[in-house]
Amino acid sequence: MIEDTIAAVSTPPGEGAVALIRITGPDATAILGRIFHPKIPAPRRATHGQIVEDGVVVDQVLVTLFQNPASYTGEDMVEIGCHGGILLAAHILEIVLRNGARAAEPGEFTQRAFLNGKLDLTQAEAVMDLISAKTPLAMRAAAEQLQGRLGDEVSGIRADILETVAHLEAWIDFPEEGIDPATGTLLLEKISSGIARIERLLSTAESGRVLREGVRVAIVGRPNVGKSSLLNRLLGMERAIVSPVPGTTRDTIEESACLRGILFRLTDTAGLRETGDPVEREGVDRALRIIEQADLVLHILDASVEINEPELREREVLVANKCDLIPAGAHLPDNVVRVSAKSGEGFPELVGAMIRETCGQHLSSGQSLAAVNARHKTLLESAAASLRAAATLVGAAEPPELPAIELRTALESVGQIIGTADTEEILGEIFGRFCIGK
Ligand SMILES: Nc1nc2c(ncn2[C@@H]2O[C@H](COP(=O)(O)OP(=O)(O)O)[C@@H](O)[C@H]2O)c(=O)[nH]1
Ligand SMILES: [Mg+2]
Repeated sequence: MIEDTIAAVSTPPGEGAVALIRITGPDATAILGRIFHPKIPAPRRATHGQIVEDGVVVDQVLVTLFQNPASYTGEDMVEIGCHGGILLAAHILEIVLRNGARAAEPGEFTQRAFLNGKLDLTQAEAVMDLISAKTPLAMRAAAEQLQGRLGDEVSGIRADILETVAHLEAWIDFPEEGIDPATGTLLLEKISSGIARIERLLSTAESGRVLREGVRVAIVGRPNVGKSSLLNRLLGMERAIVSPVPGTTRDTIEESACLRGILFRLTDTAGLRETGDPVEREGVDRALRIIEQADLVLHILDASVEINEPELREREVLVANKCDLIPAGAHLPDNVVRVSAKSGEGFPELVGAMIRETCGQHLSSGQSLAAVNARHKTLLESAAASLRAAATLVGAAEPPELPAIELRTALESVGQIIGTADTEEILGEIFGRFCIGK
């Protein structure tokens, strides 16, 4: 049972039209009564009044009271909208704290919403994803997750496993009877349908990573092929120095671009060539490291110089730049994308290829975007492993206790995704990344 009342300034520090101070907990209404005049407002009605301390009016504010359980946190909750001065908001928070609240830790409001059953853990995580979204697609995915799409699917999987465990455990009470073959077949079917559902979710992990972290792209190739020009064209600004002198870009340059809703972290590198210049040599070494870490490599070639059948590596898009310098019908290998960083020709196709190579159909299909994060992925993988172990045991007609243990383990893993099996540790990990006042 939560007994203390917490408060925080929920808007970012800075001067603005308004700032919002939130209070939640059993004393929220009483605290409001001590500082707000003329009287405690009716619930869910934005009400104008004053914050008063020692008979002095501190600010004219708009207050909304939400009564337990009809609030974000599921507790009594107060929102005070004051004028957006940095000192003013901090001062009103001070007054609230002096009147009985404690300063909230990061994410504590949402943690309470979770503890009070207002959100499951995937929804709580979606709140943070929504706040930190850097692209429209990431925003949409987070909004879907907040609606509960992912949580509902995980709950469904959990309910199926629970039913299978119950079915299996019914046999434990009859030790002399083995599981009869018909039941064994039925159990195996249920387990494999659980595995299939988990695998479908796991297949969204790559999209989830792309949505949350973006795609790391290395732009590489020989000196002077137009790597820096291509970076600038993708960014829509002159970021990297472009020059006809080979070896101009010596360090790596990293910039982000949002292309068709997806965040690409583009890194321009020094041209790859043998060189005696120690600075350029270091640039080349850095480029090689960037290639290793990249999700996608844009291998740039110069179309005005003869291109021999280039070898296409994994995670690589071959790009023939400077197409403006060759006749329109000139033959180029089939596996290259033709562009001109100078004229912009071919860039829609290039962006299309970049999207295809990295997050495939899922993100561009317009279907549900809810995608698992790294935490979900680990838990789903261990749940799938437990289910496979259970299937093997059932298949080998082992005593029902043994597969039951595996199924219970799977249940635990899946439960941790939505937070039915919460531990302090996971909560700290998730909510510690939140901002204060959320
Ligand atoms: N005609 C033409 N010239 C280009 C194109 N892209 C780059 N260049 C020129 O090629 C030279 C090298 O470009 P830069 O971007 O510095 O190449 P980098 O060494 O690979 O980074 C510069 O003189 C650019 O103006 C292109 O698409 N068409
Ligand atoms: Mg360059």
